[in-house]
Amino acid sequence: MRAGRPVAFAALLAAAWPAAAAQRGVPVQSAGNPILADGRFYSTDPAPVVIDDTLYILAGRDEAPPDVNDFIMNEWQLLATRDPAAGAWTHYPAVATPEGIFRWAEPGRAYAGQIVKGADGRLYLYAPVLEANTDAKDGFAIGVAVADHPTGPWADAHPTGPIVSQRAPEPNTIQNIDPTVLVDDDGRVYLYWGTFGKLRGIELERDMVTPRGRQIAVTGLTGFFEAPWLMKRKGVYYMLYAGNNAGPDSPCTPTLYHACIAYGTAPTPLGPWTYRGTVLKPVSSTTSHPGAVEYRGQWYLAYHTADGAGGGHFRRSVAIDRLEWDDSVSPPAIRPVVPTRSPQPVPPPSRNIAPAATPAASNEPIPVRYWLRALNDSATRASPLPPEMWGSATAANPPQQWIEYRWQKPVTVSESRIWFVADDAAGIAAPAAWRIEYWNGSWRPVPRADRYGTGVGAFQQTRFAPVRTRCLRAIFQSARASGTNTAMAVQEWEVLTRRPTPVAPSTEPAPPCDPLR
Ligand code: FUB
Repeated sequence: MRAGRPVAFAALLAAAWPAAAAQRGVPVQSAGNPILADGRFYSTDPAPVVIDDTLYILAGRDEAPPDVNDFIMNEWQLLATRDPAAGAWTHYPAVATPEGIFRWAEPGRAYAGQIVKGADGRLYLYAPVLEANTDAKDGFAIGVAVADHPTGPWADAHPTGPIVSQRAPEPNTIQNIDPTVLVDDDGRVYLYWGTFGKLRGIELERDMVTPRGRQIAVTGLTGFFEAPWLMKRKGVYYMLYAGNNAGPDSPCTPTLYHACIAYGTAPTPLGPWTYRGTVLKPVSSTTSHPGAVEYRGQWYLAYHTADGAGGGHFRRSVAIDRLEWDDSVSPPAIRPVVPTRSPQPVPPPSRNIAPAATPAASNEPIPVRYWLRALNDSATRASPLPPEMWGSATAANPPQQWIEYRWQKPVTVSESRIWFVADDAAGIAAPAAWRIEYWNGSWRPVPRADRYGTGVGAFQQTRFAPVRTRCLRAIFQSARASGTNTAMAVQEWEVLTRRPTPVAPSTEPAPPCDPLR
């Protein structure tokens, strides 16, 4: 809803965009991350490359409406700069489409591609697209295009079809996307690709399209999910990737649907690969996607987030930050990247003081599909994904669950707004009944609560007589369906004071009030 206007405007602008502008490029002065931030053009899956002393970033373009949970991606675009620190970029929208390059490809699904310079000095675009007229179970395939300038025109370098699919170069059953290519110092060429935990690699001939030898299945990269990025520095091969080995103690991500950027190293371009750690913590979009490059002596990590205006998991925007090395160890390590953002306005005072609280729940550690911090992240969506809610689905749900807020200091509150989620398929329903309690030496019901609504998909408001406390709980009674207790999920829980006050998100965990907990 919030983001409806930017999309309509973007569609209008794109429709009116003169073809020549795509080649000429449009200057963009970026105030920081994300680079394109105003929501007119979302940009995703960044693949940086240096050509003629210019830093280019090839990116996909998300065009999903605000509440559509799908990758609507019809074209690739480019960003270019000679001074990333100054934020002076040129935007080349719509440089290529799958069906415009490959006669054998379907329109749409212009996923993560990469441009590399071949040993012959020409540019090669490795592009995952959907193959038309295929009987493969999964039609994603990798095509190769060639051009003399990153803005094109791009021509199919292998017009007989994709170089990788479920049929080529040898049968596989994986989804063949997210290609990454390295042309080594000796001119030999290596291609990796994969998603959903499957990573494949193969050497290519110097023609950039013909396989040389068999493909390998990579192991050793802990938590590999997708988005590999192959690169070399000081004789060591590095593989960055989106990892999602989830859990409360995971160095990568607490929730399954989020991803960190992790990396491994190898002594040769085809492995063996050794996991080395995390480069970037999970970002605001569920997917994360790395691309790293050295430009004028400084290394950079490009990635995407949901931080553009009206952004979301399917409306992502490219960001870039410095990547630093620790050369005191062998092999040299990548230091954790510190993500930056353009200066944000100070949020206005608010009656909702939930963001200042530490959330807790009866079912911690909560199932890795869900995310406790979603409770008080001030974000509500019409079609939320699991990491946008606290949830309690297990094989045997208990009859009662609770969620709790803990503040560092006592607060006076008199209103609650809670957003329940229902999902029949996942056995999630609104509670049959619920109540709010506050801590005052023991847990007590808040006085004179006017109602405890159990509707879903909208805020349920409860007003009560003011209480002063450091901890507040919402206690839910499961509904029963098919003889079992249903699970519960809450997308957002606001707790309100009478008057607006400045609210700073909690940084340090607040201790529990209940000593038994
Ligand atoms: O953009 C579509 C998919 O999302 C990419 O292929 C993945 O790497 C993820 O970023």
